[in-house]
Amino acid sequence: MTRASTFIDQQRLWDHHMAIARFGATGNGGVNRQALTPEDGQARAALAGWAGERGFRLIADEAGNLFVRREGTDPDAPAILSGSHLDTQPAGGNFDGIYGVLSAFEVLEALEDGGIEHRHPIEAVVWTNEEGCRFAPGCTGSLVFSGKHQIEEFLDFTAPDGAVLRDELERTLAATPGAERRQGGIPVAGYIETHIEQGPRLESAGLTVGAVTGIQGGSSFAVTVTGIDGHAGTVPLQARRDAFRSAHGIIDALYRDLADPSDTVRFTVGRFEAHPGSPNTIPGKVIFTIDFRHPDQAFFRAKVNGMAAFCAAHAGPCEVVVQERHAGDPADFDETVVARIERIAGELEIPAMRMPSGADHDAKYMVPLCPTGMIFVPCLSGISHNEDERADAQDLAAGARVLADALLEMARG
Ligand code: HGY
Ligand code: MN
Ligand code: MN
Repeated sequence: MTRASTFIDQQRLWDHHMAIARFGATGNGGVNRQALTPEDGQARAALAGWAGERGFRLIADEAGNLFVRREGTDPDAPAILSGSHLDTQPAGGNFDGIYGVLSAFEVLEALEDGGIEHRHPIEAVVWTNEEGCRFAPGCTGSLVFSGKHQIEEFLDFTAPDGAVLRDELERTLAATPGAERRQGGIPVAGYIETHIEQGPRLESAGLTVGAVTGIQGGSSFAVTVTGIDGHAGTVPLQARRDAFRSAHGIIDALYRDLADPSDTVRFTVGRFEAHPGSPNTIPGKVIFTIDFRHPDQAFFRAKVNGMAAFCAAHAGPCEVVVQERHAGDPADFDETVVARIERIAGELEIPAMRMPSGADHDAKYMVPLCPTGMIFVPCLSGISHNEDERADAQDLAAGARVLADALLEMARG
């Protein structure tokens, strides 16, 4: 039986990465292509152009998810999906998400080059707004596709720059005018997402592929602390309702409560705004974000459910409102998919190991729909969400070869 991996083209895959890297390039080796910006639209349009050259069908749904479809011999068979995201962090790298989209597209090209048929259609997917840094929460596209949310719940969300999701989505959809429209999810028979590891384990183990076993629990909150603006020179400290001092007290208490000798807990305050932001005015309002993650379901849920009460208990004289933006429980991938990835890596003599994912991915929301898994490849020193994010062309191609054979096996049913 012909293997799809035979037709994976390392140079073509790398060249596609470098072409997409141009959209939002910062000039420091990284990229700022946040969700639903004009640059996001340009990257999608480039992919749509390559799909058109191949004669693949291009489909977009109401959340702006983009699907490049290669038909199977049975058009009624449920599709096999593979993909990730093209949107990036504000100072991000050129592989986080992009690799998952381009390796899935590379598989379609390889199947075409090899003239290989399969029963199930295969679709390469661009999920909308995975990162969630411009419009929170992230994973908007996969959450809508999976039916967990309706896009209407997100349309009126605004970005820090004041842009409204509804308008930005409309403009982004207009960037790929040739796409057929499809409403809602479709029956899916399997999903595999390739991604850079975004950690150092594969590199330090000298391995090329991770057969990912699951994703830890991830949650994000917006916390608003309200006190009273005042004159820095006249208001006694005892009389102040200083929103910064209260926010500092909350965050310090959280670091102490989440102290973990095993260093398993992940707790980050990534955004912090003090208003009015004048050096000689006591801040009457502070807004900050909490990103909390953990692999243990009970511990994760207990901390998420207790977050609002905990912040209120440490807010001193100020008011506090905690908005839970998103909480995705830990998810295990399908053992049949993990084992298939491991087996194929062995057949291709690509060194691999099983491992969990610390980062969140769209794959988490595909787990309830179909047998789901992920393939990791190394990135330089595990660096990601950083303009110094790098990956090796050979590793990218190796992951794509494992993906190609795994998707073809699933598509042959
Ligand atoms: O935050 C995450 O885990 C993902 O990279 N958006
Ligand atoms: Mn990602
Ligand atoms: Mn990311």
